[in-house]
Amino acid sequence: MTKLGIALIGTGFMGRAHSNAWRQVSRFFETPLEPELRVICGRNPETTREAANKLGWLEHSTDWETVVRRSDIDIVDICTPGDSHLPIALAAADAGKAVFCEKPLANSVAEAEHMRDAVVKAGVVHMLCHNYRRAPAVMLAKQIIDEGRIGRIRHFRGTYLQDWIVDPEAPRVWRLEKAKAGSGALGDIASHSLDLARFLVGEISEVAGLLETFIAERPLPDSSQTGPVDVDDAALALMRFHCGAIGSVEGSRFCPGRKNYNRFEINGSEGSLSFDLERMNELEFYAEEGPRSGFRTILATDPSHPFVQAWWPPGHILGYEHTFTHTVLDLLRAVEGSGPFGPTFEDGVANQRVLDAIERSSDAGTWRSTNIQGPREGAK
Ligand code: SOE
Repeated sequence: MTKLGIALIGTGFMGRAHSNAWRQVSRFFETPLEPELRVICGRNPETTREAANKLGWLEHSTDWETVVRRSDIDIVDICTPGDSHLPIALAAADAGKAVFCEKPLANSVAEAEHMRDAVVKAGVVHMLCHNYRRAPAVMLAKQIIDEGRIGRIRHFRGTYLQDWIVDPEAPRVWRLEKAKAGSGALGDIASHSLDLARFLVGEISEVAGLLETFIAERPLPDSSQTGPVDVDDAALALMRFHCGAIGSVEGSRFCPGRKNYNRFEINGSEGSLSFDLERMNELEFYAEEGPRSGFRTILATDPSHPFVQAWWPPGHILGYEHTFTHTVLDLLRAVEGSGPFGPTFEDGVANQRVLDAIERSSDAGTWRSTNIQGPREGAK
């Protein structure tokens, strides 16, 4: 099987999740191409060396600029904070590499457009990592919607709640710095709900946003000083979709007890669907069937359900990490020529437009257009 050289930039939480996916994908799926974990890049030589050993990379480097140009690298996987997505993606595209990037694509619409233009101009494969699209139960929801089983969609309700910074003494890590992360709960977690909204319902035309920062100053990591928090702790928005549906999204890191509460419910003219990541093998489905109708729980672990056949027998459940494996599988398929598979950088630009509209709307205290024109035909 032809080998593909992967370079992964970033050694943190996402670096670990992506490393695992790259390692597993060809062990379970018939992949057209076999990824080889060639180089992992980080800033700190010691932690990067440790990450390479632990996560199974052949080499480690602190010089991503040289690595992305190497002739034995085919895919550049960006798992760094948002402020470095642009330069890495531009360099990778310029070197003719496929580019895979963590969400949100960039820290502004202008940056996202610049990245999209660069990959399109270079003619390279591009994909954004919104891994939750590829939970089997979410893909099943997409199939049910596309088959028209819930009819015309009226509502999307997305919530993504966490509680890791409820404590005012929790340190001011990079995710709480605008210059690095671009935004707070909005870009980090509400962006997943918005991507699912676009994937399952369609393009969002306008929003009424509300952003709030509850704790504006926090202790700096490993220091006796404090530093400002200049991103949102919580983000809410009402939304109108081009298809006529309406919706809401809420992302917050201030919900005690909610660890990774990524839920959505969709109501259509003929039925409803509901998904909860913390019970990610299940999809709740209601179809209007007269007096005996009611919500039923589909255990999305049947071999006929998306991606499941490669794993375990029915009822042997899948987890968070599998969503990344499924995502890199489709990226490999795109590189081999069966793509494109979404979300592409084009989706990244659209997602960024929605984030931007929510910020502008929150500042203005009124509805704002996303500047996204109508429904779009695109990647699978
Ligand atoms: C942290 O809030 C985080 O890891 C996000 O960055 C991820 O995108 C999300 O999937 C889980 O939470």
